[in-house]
Amino acid sequence: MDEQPILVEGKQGYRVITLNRASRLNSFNEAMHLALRAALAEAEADTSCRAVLLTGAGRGFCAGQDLSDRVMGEGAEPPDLGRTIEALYSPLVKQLRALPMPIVCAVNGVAAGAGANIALACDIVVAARSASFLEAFARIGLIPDAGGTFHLPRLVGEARARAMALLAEPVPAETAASWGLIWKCVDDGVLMGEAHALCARFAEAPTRGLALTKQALNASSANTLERQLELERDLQREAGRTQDYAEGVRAFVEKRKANFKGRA
Ligand code: T3D
Repeated sequence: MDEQPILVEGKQGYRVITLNRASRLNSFNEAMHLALRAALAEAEADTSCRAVLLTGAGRGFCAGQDLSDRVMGEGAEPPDLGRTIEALYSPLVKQLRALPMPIVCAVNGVAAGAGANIALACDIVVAARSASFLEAFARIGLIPDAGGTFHLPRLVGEARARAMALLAEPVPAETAASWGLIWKCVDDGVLMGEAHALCARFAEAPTRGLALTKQALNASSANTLERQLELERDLQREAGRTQDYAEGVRAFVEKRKANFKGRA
């Protein structure tokens, strides 16, 4: 029987989702796509879940599309990659961005192709020092998908984005952090501890406010300042009506730690 493509573990206030096709560096086949989408939807439906930790089993994070599903015989009809992008990769990226809670990505090893771009679609990316980010697409004649052409230039600027996409050379985690591609690079041995600590912190955070913050940041790059200020007004109005805001202000005035309820 096939291994389960995704492992899900419930923790106090958050869930850990592990890509679990280690023998293929956790590359995506359709089953892994569907299982990951379902696991994210379940995390969203569970109001006690206030953060998600995404990582990979084994020595890699994710090597993008499973290329053994794409081998073509000479003269064979090529697959319609637009279909898989539309049906699988793009919805996954949108789901990660819209998840109403922080998603922390612990990049435990190489993140290549769509694997790199799925990591970059998460909210906070922490990578092991031995990990690297590889926009591998140019090596096989494809373009960076899974949001790569959107997120890369916004994260690291045109010059670095273009070199990453066109040269398809691995960028070590330490360089990725120094460029602002990711939040942090840490020693391999402390990666998972760091990622769990972040999620445990989010599990006690004002989750509704964090979800609204994500919403505002997601909209920012497509908006004019005028429109973004209007959006901030609307989202702040909503944040100001949460129990967590009232609790946050009370706790500040009473000089105690706030007891945020999150999404409930
Ligand atoms: O198709 C569509 O629907 C369109 C969407 C496309 C999205 C994409 O992601 S396209 C890009 C696909 N990914 C790649 O091109 C990366 C391919 N992998 C690599 O270049 C290398 O594996 C790495 C640079 C990531 C790591 O190299 P290394 O030397 O550390 O490991 P390795 O020996 O190459 O890989 C270990 C095993 O994983 C190996 O299997 P084996 O020999 O031990 O049986 C290798 O074949 C397998 N593996 C790695 N990546 C993939 C893979 N198997 C299938 N698909 C992969 N993407």
